[in-house]
Amino acid sequence: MERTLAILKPDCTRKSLIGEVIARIQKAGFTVRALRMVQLTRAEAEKFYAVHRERPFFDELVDFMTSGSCVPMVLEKENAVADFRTLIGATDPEEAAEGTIRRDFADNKGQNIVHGSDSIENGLQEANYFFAEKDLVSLGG
Ligand code: 3AN
Repeated sequence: MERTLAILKPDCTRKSLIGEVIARIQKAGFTVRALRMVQLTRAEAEKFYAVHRERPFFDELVDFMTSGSCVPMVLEKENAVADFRTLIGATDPEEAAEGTIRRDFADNKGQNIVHGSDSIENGLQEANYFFAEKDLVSLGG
């Protein structure tokens, strides 16, 4: 079964939306295989977003991701990577489709509530960044 890594970002935790967003994820058919709450250090956030190091918004992104707590989760579903990106919507909430998580809850493209892996390969790599194989429960929920 395909896996993707989701991260509920600091704006999600600050707005007390963790439960609501996880409910949407579960109702959309994803199984949560692992979940934890973390406060990222700058070094950890810089490493996680290393592919964006040269982008003009990199420092802003690291500032934001270290500004509060995050909830990384390993999600499983057929077609998990693409289906999760459909569920969350476009990076910019103004461009996100009606009914998507970012459209409904995000303020702007920097603070956009949730991260979702952009490929199967990155999903596996990103899951390994936060979780060891032993952290993944076999049944999930
Ligand atoms: P996505 O998360 O939709 O895959 P990416 O990979 O283009 O989007 O960007 C990674 C993260 O960088 C986004 N989730 C967003 O928080 C941040 N980001 C992207 N574009 C901007 C921007 N123009 N200004 C500030 N932050 C941005």
